[in-house]
Amino acid sequence: ILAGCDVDGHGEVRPMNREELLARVEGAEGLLCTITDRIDREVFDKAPGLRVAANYGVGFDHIDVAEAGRRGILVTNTPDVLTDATADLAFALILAVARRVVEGDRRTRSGQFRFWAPLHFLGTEVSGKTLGIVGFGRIGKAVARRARGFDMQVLYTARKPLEKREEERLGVRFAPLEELLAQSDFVSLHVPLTPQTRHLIGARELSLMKPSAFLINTARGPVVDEKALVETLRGGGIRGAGLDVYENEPELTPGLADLQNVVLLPHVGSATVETRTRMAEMAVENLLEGLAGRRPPHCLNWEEVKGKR
Ligand code: 8YV
Repeated sequence: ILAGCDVDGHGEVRPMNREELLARVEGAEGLLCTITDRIDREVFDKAPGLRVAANYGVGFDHIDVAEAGRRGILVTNTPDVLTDATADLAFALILAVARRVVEGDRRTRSGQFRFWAPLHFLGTEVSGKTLGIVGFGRIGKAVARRARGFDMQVLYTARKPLEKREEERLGVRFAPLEELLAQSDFVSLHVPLTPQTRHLIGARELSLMKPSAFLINTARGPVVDEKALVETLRGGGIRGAGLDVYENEPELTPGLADLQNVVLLPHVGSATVETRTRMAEMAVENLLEGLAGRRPPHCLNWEEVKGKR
């Protein structure tokens, strides 16, 4: 599918390290990158001929889009195609932490399921509970749709509340962050990582949550102060957490992996065969359209860059 391009890569199923990336971008006109590649001034300096940086993913906090724009480099991403897969995973984590799915699996495998008993391995009911969705974009809304199927009440925060009629249609209610944290049984994060959302959930915010509540993060690790989260979980400040992303990925904050009441996944929100295939097709289409001088279908800075090309 990269017809017409000379493709260079290191040909291995692992991310390029920084040195490899900097060495290989020299002379490149297009880049196909992922979250593991920091695309910044240093990369742009090494690749003066670069015209398109096509991201395989929707989040683009690892790319200096402003600097790319100044240099006339198009930046593209892959929205929509991964919305359902990521919302599904957020729900998988909600169910997993509430019903202790992973812990139960561990116990059963290790031969600790010896008899059935009425109070054995009790979890928390999901149906009828309140879900707080922090960030109400495409993925936040998709999580809300799933929550309705579980008869949950849904609160959401967003920079701008929806119109009343739209709220009614989706069966959701706007709540400022502090109120949402205090009222929700599950809090699920769906904001992009920006300077404003870094450590949006810290010790103070965690202390506002109910001791019976769970935190779910399928967005970006640094949205949560992970050290504060470990301390809160240790002290029983909240009941548990389901995490797909980490503050210093792939490193885990010491103590996190020792907790029984957390479910930890290796950043797999969009990792289904169907979704990753669609992401690849979209990223490549964006790249080829940009290289051909046309507007890529999902471009983050077309208006700014088009005049400079
Ligand atoms: C990707 C993601 O796995 O799209 C995103 O923002 O976090 C994931 O879907 C990752 O970005 C790969 O680049």
